[in-house]
Amino acid sequence: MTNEFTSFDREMIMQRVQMAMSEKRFLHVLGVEKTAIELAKRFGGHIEQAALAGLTHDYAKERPDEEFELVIYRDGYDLNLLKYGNAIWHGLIGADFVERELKITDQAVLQAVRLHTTGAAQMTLLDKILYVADYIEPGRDFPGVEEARKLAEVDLDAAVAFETKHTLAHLLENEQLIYPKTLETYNQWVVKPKQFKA
Ligand code: DGI
Ligand code: FE
Ligand code: FE
Repeated sequence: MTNEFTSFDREMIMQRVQMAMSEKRFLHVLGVEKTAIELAKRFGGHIEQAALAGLTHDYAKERPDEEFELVIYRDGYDLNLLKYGNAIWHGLIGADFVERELKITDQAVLQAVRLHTTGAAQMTLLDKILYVADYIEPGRDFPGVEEARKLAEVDLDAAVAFETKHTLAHLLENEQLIYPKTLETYNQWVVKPKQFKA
């Protein structure tokens, strides 16, 4: 039953998500849901999975650090994770809260939520849809967002590469701690394959 996904109680989940966050963040979530649906239509993804991933991806974003720290200790996560903060925890560990509290059993959706901030070297279509939708939803406004939206009109992988490059550049500029998966994503999606001499 874990990989079965047909329909979900959007109203119930939407209410739980809304109660868990500010109005502003909830509007972001609705924007990501809408954009994820559009990308799924455009690139042949599963529309309901895209919608559910969009709706739940930031569910845990406003939880206190202590709750994440407790789960890291209790559930046997790598203790190096403690060095990172909410930016990394809310997706990676937030997916556990989504599973337990919102009773989401679709592992593909949970994985997309887990990877939505950092990406990964290997990403499914759904993972990419959520990763990009989070970056370009209509409420986003930053230099480069229009270019990211244009790429996402035609080439999802190019949008993944653009987002990854710009996120990493921003983190470096601000001397932020880089989570290893963020680098793996960069190495896989941004760096061009080495050209071998004939
Ligand atoms: O939750 P959102 O604000 O909608 O967006 P998000 O989940 O994509 O990103 C949350 C933040 O995480 C964003 O400011 C970028 C940051 N981030 C992404 N990769 C890394 C990271 N922060 C650190 N410190 N290290 C990373 O590798
Ligand atoms: Fe997020
Ligand atoms: Fe988000």
